[in-house]
Amino acid sequence: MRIDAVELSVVRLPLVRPFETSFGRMSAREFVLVAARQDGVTGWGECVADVDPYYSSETTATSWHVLAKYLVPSVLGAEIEHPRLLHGFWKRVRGHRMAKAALEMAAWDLHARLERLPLCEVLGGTARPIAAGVSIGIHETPAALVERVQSELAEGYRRVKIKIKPGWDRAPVEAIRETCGDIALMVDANAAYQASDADVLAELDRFHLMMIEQPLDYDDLVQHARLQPSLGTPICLDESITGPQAALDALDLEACRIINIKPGRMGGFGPSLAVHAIAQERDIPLWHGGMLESGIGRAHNLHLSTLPGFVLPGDVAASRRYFVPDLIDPPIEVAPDGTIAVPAGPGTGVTPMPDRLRAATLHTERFCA
Ligand code: OSB
Ligand code: MG
Repeated sequence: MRIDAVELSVVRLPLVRPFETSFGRMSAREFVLVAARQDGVTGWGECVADVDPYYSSETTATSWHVLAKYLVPSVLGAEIEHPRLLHGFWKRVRGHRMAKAALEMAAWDLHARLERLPLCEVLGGTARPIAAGVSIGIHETPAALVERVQSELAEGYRRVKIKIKPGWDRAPVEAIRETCGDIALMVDANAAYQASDADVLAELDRFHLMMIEQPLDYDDLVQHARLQPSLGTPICLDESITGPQAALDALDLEACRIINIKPGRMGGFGPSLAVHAIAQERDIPLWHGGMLESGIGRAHNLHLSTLPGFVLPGDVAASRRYFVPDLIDPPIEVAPDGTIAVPAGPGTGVTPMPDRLRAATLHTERFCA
């Protein structure tokens, strides 16, 4: 492929309801959207970096900077044999994985559209209904949380994940177990605990959670490896798994038993496929994470979720939990059985509605070969 033009936009979409995690409260997504063009065909990519450097060090502004100054100029007019090679091609640019992923995933979408194939096939998956779970933020009270959980269960979702932090952990989990029984339940701490909190985390064992996601610091594999043997609950790593090397290190150290894949966190589909292969070989269950994406990023996530290693329900839920309207139409919906259909290709099968994109765009810049 040879990308002849790239358009970068900063898009702002208010969230249907604020989302609170241990690192803060989000009420809107403001992100860079990438459109990569060749011969009049467009591939789309959504950058998952947030305005604030809280989940990761990248932000909307840093991703724009790195895309506009380094990544986009490096691909314009260049002969690219396959999008899977892009991540290696950008090795000289250290870090900035979310920025890299946004352009790399636009290139994968473009490649699939030029080949007239659904993205999932190009990635090595097969279209199948994707089991959907929900990620529920920190609430004012356990009662308010329980109400939210019940309404999500009524929609059919197959797994509930709640956000926890010190002081908001045992009580909400206990309230859910008391009212909702034996549902598939897990917690995500977003790195809010310290090694010295091992006792608090071990207390959660009695609730038979599917896993505890990223209890300790975002770059700390060693402490997770020390913590895991003291817990009955499997640790799942999110923030810590920045790519294939981190996955190998985490598994060698036995720092986790489950991995959450987010292509944005790892630099794109190329590194995600490598982590998928590692997990398959070592029999490590995977699930697909979410970053409050619009329908563009959500569709990418669904296509990747068709690979066989994704055996647990992901954080890939219906558009209406996040944005009304979504950038895409029709929106992503969940079926009563708690699954989501992969949009039919070519590519991701979804495109932003021009009027909605225009209304949500704060700034745009075109780059041509
Ligand atoms: O840790 O998985 C996370 C959202 C933003 C940043 C980090 C995370 C999340 C979620 C929401 O949990 C997942 C989603 O519904 O998209
Ligand atoms: Mg997480």
